[in-house]
Amino acid sequence: MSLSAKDKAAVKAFWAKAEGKSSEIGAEALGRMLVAYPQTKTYFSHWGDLSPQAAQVKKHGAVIMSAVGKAVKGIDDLTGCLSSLSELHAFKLRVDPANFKILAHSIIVVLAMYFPADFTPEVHVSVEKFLQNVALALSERYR
Ligand code: HNI
Repeated sequence: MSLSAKDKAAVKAFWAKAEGKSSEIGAEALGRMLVAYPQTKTYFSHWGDLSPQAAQVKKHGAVIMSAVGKAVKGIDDLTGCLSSLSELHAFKLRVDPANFKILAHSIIVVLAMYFPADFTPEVHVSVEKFLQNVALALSERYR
């Protein structure tokens, strides 16, 4: 499941097009995750309103997507790049790592919605692999 040079190039080229919409993508993806997988709401219950329109949901979606953008830049060392975030999610937030894959799926859905022409099956494969590697890197410190 490791990323080939071709995968990395495809992810970087696609991200160059998507980056300008990073905040909207993150907001939409987090909002959808909370609706479609309501078990994920437990981690954010301190916010109260968890609807996709809620300001905190939108803002946090942007924060998450900005970290994904940094991971694109650090694609050659995802484990190193995401190690402090892994530590935070493991020991402080105590997020079940199964949820990283759920969010990855929501991000994929949103990318396909926002960029129907650019999100070709080939790009889809590489972005899918990238997000699974992000999920794996985020799970690193749980062991
Ligand atoms: Ni996550 C906080 C990045 C998946 C629950 N998360 C963050 C922060 C970043 C971040 C960045 C802010 C850190 C800080 O304040 O220093 N989260 C990411 C990334 C992914 C991810 C890159 C996956 C791609 N997080 C998830 C998932 C859940 C999750 C799947 C739960 C279902 N994250 C949280 C919670 C917080 C959080 C909870 C704290 C929110 C708050 O402000 O109270």
